[in-house]
Amino acid sequence: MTTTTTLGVTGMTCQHCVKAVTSELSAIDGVTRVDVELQADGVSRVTVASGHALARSDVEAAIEEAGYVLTSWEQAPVAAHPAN
Ligand SMILES: [Cu+2]
Repeated sequence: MTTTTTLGVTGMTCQHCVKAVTSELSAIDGVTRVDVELQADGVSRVTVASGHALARSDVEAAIEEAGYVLTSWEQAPVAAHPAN
């Protein structure tokens, strides 16, 4: 089932940071899409779509690997919804 995980990440300041985080998260098994809403002076919102549920420890390790800090975590399975 498709799963959407919404993360809060601090320490990101520019498009270079966005690329670094996107690349690290994309390398996690099952991840199909990463969207980053950069908030240079605060908590950037990162949305990760994946084919199965992700382990928080894997995601946190990827964020830290890129040099940033995971501050919040919310994961929800996406119901199959023909309308959207
Ligand atoms: Cu940067």
